[in-house]
Amino acid sequence: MPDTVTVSNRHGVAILTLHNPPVNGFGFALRTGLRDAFDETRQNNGIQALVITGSGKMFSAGADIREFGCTPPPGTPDLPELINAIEASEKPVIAAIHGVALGGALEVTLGCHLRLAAPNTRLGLPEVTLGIVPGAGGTQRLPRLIGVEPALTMIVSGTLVSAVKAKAIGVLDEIVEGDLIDAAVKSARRYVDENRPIRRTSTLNDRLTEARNKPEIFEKYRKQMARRSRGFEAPYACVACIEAAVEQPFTAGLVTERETFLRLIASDQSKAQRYAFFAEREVAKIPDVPRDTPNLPIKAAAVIGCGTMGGGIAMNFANAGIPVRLFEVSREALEEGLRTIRKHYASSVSKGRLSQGKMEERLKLISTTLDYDDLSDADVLIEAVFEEIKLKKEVFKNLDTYCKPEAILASNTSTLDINDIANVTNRPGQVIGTHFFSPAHVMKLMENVRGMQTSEQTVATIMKLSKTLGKIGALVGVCDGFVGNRMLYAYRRQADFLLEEGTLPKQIDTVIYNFGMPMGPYAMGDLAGLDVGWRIRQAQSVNRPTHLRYSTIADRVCELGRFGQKTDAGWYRYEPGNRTPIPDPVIERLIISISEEHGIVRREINDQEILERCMYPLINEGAKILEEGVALRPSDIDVIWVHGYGFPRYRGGPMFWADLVGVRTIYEVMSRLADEHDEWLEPAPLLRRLAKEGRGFADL
Ligand code: HSC
Ligand code: NAD
Repeated sequence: MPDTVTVSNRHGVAILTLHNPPVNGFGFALRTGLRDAFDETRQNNGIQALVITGSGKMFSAGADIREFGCTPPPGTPDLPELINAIEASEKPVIAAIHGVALGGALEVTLGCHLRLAAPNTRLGLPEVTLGIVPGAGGTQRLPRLIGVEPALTMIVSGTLVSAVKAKAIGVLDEIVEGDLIDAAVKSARRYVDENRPIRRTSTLNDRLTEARNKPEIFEKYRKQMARRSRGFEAPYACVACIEAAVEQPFTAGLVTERETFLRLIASDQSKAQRYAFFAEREVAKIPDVPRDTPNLPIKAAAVIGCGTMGGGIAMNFANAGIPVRLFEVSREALEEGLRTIRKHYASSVSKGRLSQGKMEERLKLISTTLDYDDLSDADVLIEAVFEEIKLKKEVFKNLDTYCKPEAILASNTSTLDINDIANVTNRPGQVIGTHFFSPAHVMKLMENVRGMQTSEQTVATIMKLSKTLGKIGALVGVCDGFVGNRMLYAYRRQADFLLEEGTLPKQIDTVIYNFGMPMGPYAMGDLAGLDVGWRIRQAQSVNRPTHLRYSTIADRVCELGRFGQKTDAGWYRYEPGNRTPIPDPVIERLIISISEEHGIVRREINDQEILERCMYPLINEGAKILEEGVALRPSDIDVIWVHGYGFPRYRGGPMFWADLVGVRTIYEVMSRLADEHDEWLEPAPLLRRLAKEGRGFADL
């Protein structure tokens, strides 16, 4: 067993230091190490008190998530029993926390009798984000320590709180500015020398009594969280466990918590959310671009074109403290862009998410220009002009001329070939796609598109930049629509055919919404605007293969001048000033007449068929993308869908969900669809192979 806990003695106080890099995860080895060190020091008469602390960057990130779902399950001691033993100790136990104490680690500190932390510390119970409840007493001890309402907020949201906030709400007893261990030892000595009574969290009852007199707390909270938690099981289970803390004695509450934890850990939702956690870390690893690949430091940036996307992209730089210059074709366009940026910031201020001071600081980092000469100090330039290849090439030629030689030139194109763009420059190795998602200051995803000549340093720099901007960067290859939009097209195409065959937009949108997506395809289309896609389809119409099925429904809606919410009418109609989609008989008549024109006899289509027809072709496209090497891993595709399109995290992503459904089932449905419809739906060879071998995407 490696030495996971070291013990030293200072003035009769034992310092137990956790060592389990990289995050001091409480796996079997660390739990055993802590139990042994704890037993040894408790029995040592020369020791009067204990301090538990972490080595390296943090106290600990909690339980080792990799152990969850292992067979056989990891052995004892488990964390709850270890924490119960710590809390029961007759010798005072002090937690000295730095970096982070998360999940099981925070629960360890709740079992300690005093909690001290360094100023930069963050604390939290993020279990809910993994589809589980805190399982080592957190749902029972935290409400006893800080009260039911603050505990609900911390546990159900899973967000981390700063040391200052933690001290204010009573999680921490003290923030230590100087040497943390010194302070913890002094506190321990005071505890002993002054013969203070030991304060055990499980015995605190005042806060629970307060809550017993306000039984409406829980119902109110459930209503408040309904929108945010739609479809998720764990947030509601967290509330139920905290309710148990109020209603049951401590030990019975622990049993309820344990049963809930064990039920959820075995659920598909938790498996999906744990998978998503690791997928988000995996996506940053590029096999041929090692972690130590030199990066270009990004000290200044520029954004070319300050429309819908450019403004949001610029905000990301300012939010990260990087000065950014906006380049436009006219003073008016710059002013319009800046007005929108100010409006977004002001909205955050009014919601209390940003202070006025921070807003001003960020605005100061954004400067403007109409002159290419002013772009020479930027380390990275992101082009977000109209989606026209001729224009983009012209812009890149200019950037190549005016920007410093080492600068990286990136394009936010959503459909154009990065290689074509790179080839007009003398630095194709420094050209890359950075495909932000709309609204760019909100959506977490960046599809970073690697061209044929993009260098390793450019890839490494942009992947790091994604992290600096608080985004998740997924590296993809060049193809039409890249990963996300290419798969989206497969799903949208089927949805329109379903309309021709017998459904209406509302039914499809409801099925997709109930599956867990934020919106169905038609409500989404109306929100995004229908005219852009229409123009692209018109431009592509000359090359459209005539032997493949094509639905004209979307074009016909646009021909009526219905471009979505912006014209108060699209697939739905809208009352002025209201974004609620209202089914419109005009559209219903249009759809029925198109079915008649094609000689299609409309039929009842059930919800299951809608789900399969929309989602399976999307997964099939994902399989083609994997085979072509456009995405590195199935889990990268899932990250793209969770963070770019709001695919429900509790389903892991389309490729993870495909494994749950069964690749064979999807293969069989796709084979049938290809027979019934057209070759476009032919199962991808990879899907066929996996189905025949009885394997899933996770086995790749
Ligand atoms: C929990 O604690 C449940 C409890 O209630 C106990 C229940 C017991 C019940 C028993 C009943 C029978 N485990 O993120 P990074 C890896 S649930 C394993 O890149 P950063 C990570 O995969 C846990 N591995 O670093 C990566 O590995 P790679 C609740 C973990 O500096 C490496 O560490 N805790 C891990 O950007 C570096 O991670 C959480 O949910 C873990 N717990 O961020 C915290 N944590 O190099 C999850 C990390 O191979 N962790 N790894 O790719 C985090 O939020 C972040 O990792 C940190 C560090 C903020 C800690
Ligand atoms: P937009 O029409 O809102 O903005 C384009 C801006 O570029 C305008 O302000 C225009 O004045 C400016 N511009 C035009 N020519 C210029 C030039 N030569 N130099 C400097 N500025 C110039 O367009 P948008 O929706 O922001 O899209 C921009 C890019 O982002 C496109 O490539 C688009 O495909 C891509 N994209 C858009 C979305 C989206 O949802 N809108 C999502 C992802 C990617």
